[in-house]
Amino acid sequence: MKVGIIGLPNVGKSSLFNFLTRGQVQVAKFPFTTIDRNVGMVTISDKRLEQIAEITQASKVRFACIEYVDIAGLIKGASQGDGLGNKFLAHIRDVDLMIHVLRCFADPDIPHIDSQILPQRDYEIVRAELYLSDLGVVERRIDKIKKKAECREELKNLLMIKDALSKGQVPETTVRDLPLLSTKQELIVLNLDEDGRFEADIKGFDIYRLSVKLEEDISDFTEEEKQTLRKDAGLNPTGFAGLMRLCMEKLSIIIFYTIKGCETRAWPIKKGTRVLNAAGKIHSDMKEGFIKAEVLEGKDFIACGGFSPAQQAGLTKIEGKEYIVKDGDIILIKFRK
Ligand SMILES: Nc1nc2c(ncn2[C@@H]2O[C@H](COP(=O)(O)OP(=O)(O)O)[C@@H](O)[C@H]2O)c(=O)[nH]1
Ligand SMILES: [Mg+2]
Repeated sequence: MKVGIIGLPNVGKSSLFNFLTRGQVQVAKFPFTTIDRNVGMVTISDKRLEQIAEITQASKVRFACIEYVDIAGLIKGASQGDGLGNKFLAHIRDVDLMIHVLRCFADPDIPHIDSQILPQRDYEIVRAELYLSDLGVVERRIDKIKKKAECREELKNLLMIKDALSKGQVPETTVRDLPLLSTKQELIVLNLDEDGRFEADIKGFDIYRLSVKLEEDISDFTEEEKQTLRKDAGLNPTGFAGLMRLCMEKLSIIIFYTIKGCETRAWPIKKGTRVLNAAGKIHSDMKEGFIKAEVLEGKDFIACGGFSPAQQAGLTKIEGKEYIVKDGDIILIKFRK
């Protein structure tokens, strides 16, 4: 699953990405430093996995990851090819969730589209590019199908979508295989000054208040001190960790576990996934040859001190391919090779 970080230049996208991935992405004050996208895998911290791995004495412990992509080049006119133009739009196309970073810090040394800090305006500039890009997609589809009698229903929906987009609204209808950007889930991050006091004129969204600058300044502090400082500054108290949790919630991600030989591993999947498809994530052979799954709740594994004792206590269950995986399940797939 992929999360894309978007926003105007110099709002703190790469700084945020660096913190999340602790990678070495170039951060600088010129627009388009990030020529292409930066991609980083971020591990999901997981106490339960640590406890399970302690019992299995795994020599290889693999945490679940979410991919974060730092997408640069979004400026006014991008949908018409300005800046990095359609390239960045293509990058947004394959993310499952957008983090839209809005600049709320005033620093005169860091250029901005103008001297005023107006997050709502910035938000709308970026959204407008998404709508315009989507309009292009919809219009091309309309041109392609408008003469086909069998596509009348689709055409009706496309016209409704077009109407919404041209008013700058998220369309309520969908059409199969239409790759729209504006309908993607979005989470707004306000990148605030260290004192966090700026009152953004943004309302009615999932908003996360963060100060990348403050995080840089306090990175050596204890977690407790960090939380106090963030709270005092009117920011979300849990910083980047809280943001990552929110991303997981928005993506409806749950975690299941596998134990095989020396490896204990956590796997991220969407809530509501059948065990057959979860097996397919591990290996396509497991899906194709699926026979059954033996399932144990992680907390029972931990309480009993392992799979066999839990089995003996009658806590494991045999499930068929329709079983819906639950967060924390430890799963053993039986399959035909
Ligand atoms: N004062 C201040 N500067 C910041 C903050 N976040 C990022 N910057 C600086 O703004 C500049 C642009 O940041 P960058 O992350 O490259 O922005 P991007 O273009 O959105 O990727 C860098 O010099 C950062 O150090 C912040 O919260 N406060
Ligand atoms: Mg950047």
